[in-house]
Amino acid sequence: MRFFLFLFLTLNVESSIAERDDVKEFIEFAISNSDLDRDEVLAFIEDAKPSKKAVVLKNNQPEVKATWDSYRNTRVSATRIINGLKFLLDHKILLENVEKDFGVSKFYIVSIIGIETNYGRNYGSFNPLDAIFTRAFDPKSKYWQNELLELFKIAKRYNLKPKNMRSSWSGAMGLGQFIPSSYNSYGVDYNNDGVVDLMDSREDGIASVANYLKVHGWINNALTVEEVEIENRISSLSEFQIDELVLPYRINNFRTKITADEIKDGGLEFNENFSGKITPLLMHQSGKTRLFLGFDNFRVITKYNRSSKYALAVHQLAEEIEKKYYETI
Ligand SMILES: [Ca+2]
Repeated sequence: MRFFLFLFLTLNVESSIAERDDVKEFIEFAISNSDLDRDEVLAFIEDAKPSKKAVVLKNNQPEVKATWDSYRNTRVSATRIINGLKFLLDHKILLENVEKDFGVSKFYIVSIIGIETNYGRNYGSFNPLDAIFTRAFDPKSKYWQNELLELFKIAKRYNLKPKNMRSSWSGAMGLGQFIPSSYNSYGVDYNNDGVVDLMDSREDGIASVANYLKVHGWINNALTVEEVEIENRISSLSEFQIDELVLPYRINNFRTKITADEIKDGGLEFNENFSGKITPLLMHQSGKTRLFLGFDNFRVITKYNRSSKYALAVHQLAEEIEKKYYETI
């Protein structure tokens, strides 16, 4: 009798997360917006455990706080360039097939995978169930509640256990760190085994990164970023002074899309002419302020991660890996 009572209490404690009012509301949303039934949703939910660590990490995101130099140094490091070359050579045929099939440069695919997961070495120390549950309810977020439902759909479709999968604190999964809605929308079953497996299949992981860029408008061999020479008055600015600059357009913001003439007329002069819409990026890098021009492909990379620094780092790492590659072959 005592044993049964104990068992009853244990079960009761474990199922309490599904009794929360905010979680109950989500359960109804999940049932009416998917083909999952109540028992399936409950089975996932009852495994979830909110993570305090994920909340702390969310409030310290490097894209917001770091200077460009320190942001860049951790991402475009000598080690990451060498490891990028190694990853490229290890998967050369696969990457070349993907490049051909999706029309996306292998150097940028490798660069993104390098920055996201150190070429598959680091898938994060969380599981997507706890990470996304935390983002969905602490504080309440409709966006992340939808991601939680997308996660359940992946788990059901491919018979996976989200608690056993790996993710970043933000719930991004696999080689290219896809959140669940991206996994469902852009994930590719490139090895044709019936499963989009971004965790253990290099084929699926690499092709899915390429597909993401393709769907968002990548044009192979078009310009991504070009650096142009600027006058000393500008190139001697410190990182702090860049922030204080008053210009008729917003710099270092991927939402700025203007012509080369508009950039020049506004005060950042350079000699070259470029057609198309440009995002002006004025960055203090290695002791000097430089002007980088971001073209359409640059803004495609910001669809992957909504940060100008992220996209510029992806470009610079891709360039360095490409340079090493042609020195090697
Ligand atoms: Ca597959």
